[in-house]
Amino acid sequence: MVESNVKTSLALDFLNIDSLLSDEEISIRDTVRSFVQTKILPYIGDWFDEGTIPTNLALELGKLGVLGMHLEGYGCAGTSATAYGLACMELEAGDSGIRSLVSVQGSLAMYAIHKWGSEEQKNEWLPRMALGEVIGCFGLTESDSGSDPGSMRTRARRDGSDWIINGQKMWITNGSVAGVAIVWCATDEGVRGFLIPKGTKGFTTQNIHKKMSLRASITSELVFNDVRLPASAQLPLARSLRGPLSCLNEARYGIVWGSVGAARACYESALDYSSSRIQFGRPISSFQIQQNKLANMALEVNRATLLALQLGRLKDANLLLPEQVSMGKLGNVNAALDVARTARQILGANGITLEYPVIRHMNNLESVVTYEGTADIHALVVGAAITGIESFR
Ligand code: TGC
Ligand code: FAD
Repeated sequence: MVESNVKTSLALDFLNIDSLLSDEEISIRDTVRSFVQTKILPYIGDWFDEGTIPTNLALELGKLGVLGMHLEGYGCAGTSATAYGLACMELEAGDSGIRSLVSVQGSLAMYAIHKWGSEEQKNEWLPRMALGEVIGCFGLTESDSGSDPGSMRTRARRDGSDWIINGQKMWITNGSVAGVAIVWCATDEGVRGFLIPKGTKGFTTQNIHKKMSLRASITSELVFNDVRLPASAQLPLARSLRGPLSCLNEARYGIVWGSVGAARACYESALDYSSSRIQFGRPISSFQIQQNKLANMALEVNRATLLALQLGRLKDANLLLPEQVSMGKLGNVNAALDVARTARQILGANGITLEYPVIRHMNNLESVVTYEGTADIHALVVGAAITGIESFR
């Protein structure tokens, strides 16, 4: 028989994964966790219900220091990748929409400028983006070009030293609230990236409504109608599809961790509920079928955390391969979805309401499994890596 205090610590960290983290990593994680407990969890059910997210949240996240936190210089904190991952885990334990806001800002928009931008572009945008004063978005997907971004139709053509952009981007997180859009376009010279400030003539946005997932997140269409940009708006170092795909590695890495947070929140909710819900005169957690479910959920959460941590250590050693990120996103998001669906059932009828976090996470994860490369695409990336045969086309 396990002592109750031991039981509690096993329930929350069965494999003692905390012992693998440094004091600084634990401190960053705990700071983000307490932010989520006070600033997100009391309100997130209502935000999800209303399909909104407060406009000042980016400033609060900037104050917390998580926007572009793993980038060096330009007002960014320059933490380890593992610390950034732990922050993503805590944010997504709150809601995938909050982690999305942070991922798109730091891993997609800021990273694109940091990696592929000029010194002027970095100085102009990154410090304000780290503070949350300017929100960024990342436009790669189009209505007819999702998993296959190489088929994009949004085009930029040269006109003297200017560029003229025509086309449309779809499903763009933060689109209508972004002060700057990073937009990827086909050109006669290959794929190129552009920084398009909000309000540029010919650039409009429209929000996508009636979503049943990622409701506490803004998702928009971006439309470009003869948008004229100076040469200085182009990201000078991005010369092909490798430009946007390199940014995706960063955001996918954050999702590997974030999905563990969503899974953990569902598991803990189910554990808590099943310990106090009495049926047939006993807590439902005392029934073998429910214990089997809880044991498997704990296993998946612990296994997914170890996977994320190993990718974090590889990334901090500059050894992380895109294929390993694909394995992480594939495995951890699928595991999180399984945990969320099981938790939903353990909560019975209560599992379908926003009074508990479970169905919100479950619905959110339906977006997480699709964006940043669908599970199928990541399975194909892993498949190609282990067989040496590409099968995308
Ligand atoms: P392929 O010919 O293989 O590659 C073209 C160029 O890109 C390079 N490359 C990569 N570079 C860095 N990281 C990666 N992961 C890379 N994958 C490929 C490659 O070396 C080549 O470079 P170069 O120098 O020779 O030009 O490209 P492909 O057309 O065959 O496509 C491969 C595939 C299917 C894996 C890729 O297209 C893909 O990943 N598709 C999925 C698209 C996707 O994930 N979209 C996400 C949009 S952003 C988003 O969803 C944000 S959600 C945000 C939120 O709210 O959290
Ligand atoms: P499709 O590519 O049409 O895929 C449909 C189905 O076909 C999937 O099951 C897929 O796995 C399968 N499939 C496709 N190709 C193959 C193949 N070769 N082999 C086997 N199966 C295949 N995009 C951005 O650029 N920026 C953003 O900020 C952004 N935010 C998003 C936010 C949300 C809430 C959502 C839902 C999406 C967002 N996206 C964003 C778009 C997202 O990246 C795409 O939805 C995703 O890449 C998949 O594209 P698709 O939806 O067009 O599906």
